[in-house]
Amino acid sequence: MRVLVTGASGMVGHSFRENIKLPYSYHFIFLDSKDCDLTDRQATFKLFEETKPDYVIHLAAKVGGVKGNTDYVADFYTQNIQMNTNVLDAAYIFKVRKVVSLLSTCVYPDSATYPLTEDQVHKGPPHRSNFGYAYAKRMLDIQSQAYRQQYGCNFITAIPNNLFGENDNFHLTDGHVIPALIRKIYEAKNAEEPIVTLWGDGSPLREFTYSDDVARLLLFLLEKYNGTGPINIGNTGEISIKEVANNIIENIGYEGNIVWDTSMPSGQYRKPSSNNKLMEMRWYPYSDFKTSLKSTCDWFKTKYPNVRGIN
Ligand code: NAP
Ligand code: GFB
Repeated sequence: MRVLVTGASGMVGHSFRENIKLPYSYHFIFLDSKDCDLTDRQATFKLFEETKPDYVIHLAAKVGGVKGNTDYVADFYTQNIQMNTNVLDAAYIFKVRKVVSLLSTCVYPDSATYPLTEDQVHKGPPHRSNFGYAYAKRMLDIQSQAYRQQYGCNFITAIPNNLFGENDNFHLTDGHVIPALIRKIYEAKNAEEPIVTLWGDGSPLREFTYSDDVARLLLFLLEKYNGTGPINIGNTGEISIKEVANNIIENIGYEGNIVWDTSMPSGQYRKPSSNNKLMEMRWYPYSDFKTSLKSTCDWFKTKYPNVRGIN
């Protein structure tokens, strides 16, 4: 079976490649934007014609943190809509047997009942800070459901929450909180800076899932989930940004203090999700957050400055 993996050079893509050393009976085709720009419809169709995949794991996306999502809101909307539309259209035309695509918990309405359950995805507007990305991801779910209904395509979508891990994007302003904090705190330590400036006030709550867990989940979903609607796949249990920062400070061994810059965006206050639907399918335990965070910090220290977002 030929499995095309888009976005294979990204964080989750790296984890996926590193987690499939077991003797799976699949032939994987790993793709990044240099192999094919998925916003280009002709190039995408040519790719599918040439590679003839049986399955597609669609990870490619324009991805970023709270500030990047706001600063480039139009790009996040258009590029993601284009990539997703092209990939699903090509998968339909070239008779792909199954497509697994990722959404994100930010697709949920800003005003929702917690914990977030799959039935609530389309029940109200998403948070303003990332509405371009969120609506584009919602349309990925809509397109998957429409193709299933009209053409019988087995296109599924899964909803991770905030992800982190090795090979993340360590850009200071465009990326997510964990890679940004690891870099800021590491650089402050090396420069013997007495303070490190982080965004917001430290009180927002997030749920984090280790990228390696998502990698294992992708194969699990490929083999076991064929449902019409999306499925939440994130690890549950909220942690404040302040607590995350303190964990990273401990891992890096920084002795200075945090200054909270409340002029910088905080995004949603919280977005806890329910993974009951996944647990009913007997998914096995997630990695421990503190252990995975430590391994991500250790990885960063050995790779610095040759990591994505710096060079
Ligand atoms: P990432 O590290 O930013 O990687 C993005 C991938 O998409 C890269 O391989 C990139 O290729 C590729 N890509 C971007 N634009 C492309 C284009 N025009 N044509 C072809 N490929 C393109 O992302 P990630 O964090 O691994 O995220 C993987 C998936 O999980 C995404 O669908 C994302 O929306 C979802 N997700 C992520 C998070 C998170 O916190 N990171 C949370 C929830 C959901 P190049 O390397 O060549 O640019
Ligand atoms: O990771 P992050 O950008 O994602 O921010 P979101 C999470 C929280 O960390 C926010 C705070 O409350 C930020 O204010 N934070 C503190 C920082 N310091 C920093 C910093 O230096 N950098 C960053 N980035 N944050 C994104 C969405 O939202 O989550 C995306 O915008 C996507 O669409 C992603 O879904 C998973 O959880 O706020």
